[in-house]
Amino acid sequence: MVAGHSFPRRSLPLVILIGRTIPYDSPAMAYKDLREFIAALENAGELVRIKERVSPKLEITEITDRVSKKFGPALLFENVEGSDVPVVINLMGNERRMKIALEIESYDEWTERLDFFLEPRIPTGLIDKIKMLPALGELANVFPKYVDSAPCQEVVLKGADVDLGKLPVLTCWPEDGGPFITFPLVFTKDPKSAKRNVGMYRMQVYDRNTTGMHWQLHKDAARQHQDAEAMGKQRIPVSVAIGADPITCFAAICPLPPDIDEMLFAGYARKESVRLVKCVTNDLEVPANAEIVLEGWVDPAERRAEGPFGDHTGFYTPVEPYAVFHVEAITHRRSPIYMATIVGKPPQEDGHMGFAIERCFLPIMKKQFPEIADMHMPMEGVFHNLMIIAIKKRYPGHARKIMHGIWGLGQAMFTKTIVIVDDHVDPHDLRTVSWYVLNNVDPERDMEMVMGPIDVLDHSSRAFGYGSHVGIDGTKKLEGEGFTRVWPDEIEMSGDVKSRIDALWPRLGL
Ligand SMILES: Cc1cc2nc3c(=O)[nH]c(=O)nc-3n(C[C@H](O)[C@H](O)[C@H](O)COP(=O)(O)O)c2cc1C
Ligand SMILES: [Mn+2]
Repeated sequence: MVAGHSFPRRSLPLVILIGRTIPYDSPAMAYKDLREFIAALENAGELVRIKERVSPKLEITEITDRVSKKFGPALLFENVEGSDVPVVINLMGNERRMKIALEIESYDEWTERLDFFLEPRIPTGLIDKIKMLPALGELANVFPKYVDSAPCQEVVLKGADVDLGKLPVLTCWPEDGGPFITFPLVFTKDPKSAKRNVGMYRMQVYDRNTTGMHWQLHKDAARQHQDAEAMGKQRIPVSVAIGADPITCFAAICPLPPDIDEMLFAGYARKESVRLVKCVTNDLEVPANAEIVLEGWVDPAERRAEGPFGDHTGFYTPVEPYAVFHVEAITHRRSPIYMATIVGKPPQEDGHMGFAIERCFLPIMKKQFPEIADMHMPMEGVFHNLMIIAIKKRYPGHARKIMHGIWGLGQAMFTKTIVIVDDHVDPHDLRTVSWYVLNNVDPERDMEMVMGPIDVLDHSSRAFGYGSHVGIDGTKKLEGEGFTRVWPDEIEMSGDVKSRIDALWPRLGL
């Protein structure tokens, strides 16, 4: 039980779904909104209120960076220069808070909960399954619920009253092109299918009612943008929610298959429907309990210089052309709270969110590739630079098969370096991984180089979004792989000696 927040779990009878039995709990008490989450963190001693007056220009970053580097508390800045709105930041900045956010006590619980939802066989099995979900009354409580009136619309500002300058938007780093909204949930609908997408794409504030919209080339909203442009659409409606319950926020960063509604995923993960309300000036729906909502549109033909921005790689992303968001209305709760994060050199808050993503995508990967025992994306690899995978190797070329599989799997396609080890090596134990791989690799033989799409934030690739990947096969080599010498055993002490010394140990004074 996480201190200060109780999660009653009344178990419902097992739900039989498409020939598979899944344990499904009735709705636990999901956090209703950001405020309940903040209260839970405060009760758990995981949040500090800062009453000193500080500037949203660089100062909040400097304080937060120092705190996140030591996995310190969430911060609620109550007295922010130039705005009446308080800033909450670093909410998921350590493993304990990430678990409080996801309402889990261990990541195994999280993996198990999502294992069913993320059943792979992408795309058909998964999508067919989602289509079947509505038939199942027991799961009805995971679908978004539409409400008529909502806290996020307690205050409605339109036309000349729209002024983003009233929000305490952070200027994060000295060379940044301006202030950036760093934790936005960007809601759009597919111009063809009208299916919802929610992604987190940062927004540079240009003036009182215009921002950048940094949906990168490979992301779902960018594909919708491309389609809308090809269809000759004049406007793409866009709404942005800032500050919501933590799983709803988390859903926006999850690399889900394009057809999956992030709000359905959130409802499943939090075991309670996300409540949505229709926007005041467009037809999109946003979380009813959000703190702040920006409503508006993107003209598919318009681009504007965005950046530079001190990015989560630890380097500045240069100025590049991106979509432009025109804000028609700002709605918010009375006394709203502005939720933010900073990115920069790791470790940062996003590294802990990345770990939660790693843990929920492990079952997807395992189902696709049952030989995968475990995997890890160390924070220093900033998501896309490094993935370490432990496999039960059975045949020649097995490690390479896994590499190519990963390079074809959703956003894992970005992975620049894949390291494969045998399954007795824990991929989270970086010391053992380095020792094992460096010993086992004959570099010329064991590197697999391929070309492919690269994360657009990679500054080293020869072209924007396109470059090379490397797979390093650190597994024990087989004869079938041309290895005809003797592969040595790893050094281990014999078991009987170990138990004798175990018994003796207390008397040795060591
Ligand atoms: C703090 C933070 C900031 C992010 N900023 C961006 C961004 O500016 N542009 C982008 O394309 N992805 C960004 N991402 C990653 C996307 O949110 C992520 O790839 C997500 O899966 C995109 O949703 P989609 O798959 O529906 O496109 C960010 C993630 C985090 C955690
Ligand atoms: Mn998506």
